[in-house]
Amino acid sequence: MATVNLSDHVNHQVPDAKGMKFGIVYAEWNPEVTIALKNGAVDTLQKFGALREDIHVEEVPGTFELTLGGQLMAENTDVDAVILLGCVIQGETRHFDFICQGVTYGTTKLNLEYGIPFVFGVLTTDNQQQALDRAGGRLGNKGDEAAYTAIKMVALSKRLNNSTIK
Ligand code: DLZ
Repeated sequence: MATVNLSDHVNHQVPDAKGMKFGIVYAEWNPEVTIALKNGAVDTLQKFGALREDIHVEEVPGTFELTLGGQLMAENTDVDAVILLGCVIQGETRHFDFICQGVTYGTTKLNLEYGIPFVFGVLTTDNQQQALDRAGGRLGNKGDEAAYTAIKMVALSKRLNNSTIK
């Protein structure tokens, strides 16, 4: 069990991720942001013990496609959790709202319908600078936080699956 500080307020206990298998699906839109999120997630999973060969990475065109990408990952691989990474930046139209709504609803549905966690690692920002600040910039990397969440949720799932109180 290692300790990590992901915000100013909380020291999180992180279980050993060795032996856990992860899927990462990231969106190609806003690549300067999403590739940084993806790299942060891969690094953090490995930092806490996951083997590189146990991390399966795939890309999809945009954030709207993350949920189907996540579903395909869950159905066709033996990953213990899927991390979904994207970045939606507010524009002049309402596209932003529809994409955010779709991916939020879709991710919640995946979490409830499949037996594994799907981590919501989507930045929804007013401009590119806000996104860069959260993708390895001055406010950290949300890809790291998504990886941490995935490890915690897999550990919880394994713990409860092994529970003797049934
Ligand atoms: C169309 C679109 C727009 C306008 N903006 C973004 C964005 O900021 N971030 C993102 O990840 N994707 C965007 N997309 C693409 C949609 O997610 C999706 O790929 C298309 O609508 C095709 O389904």
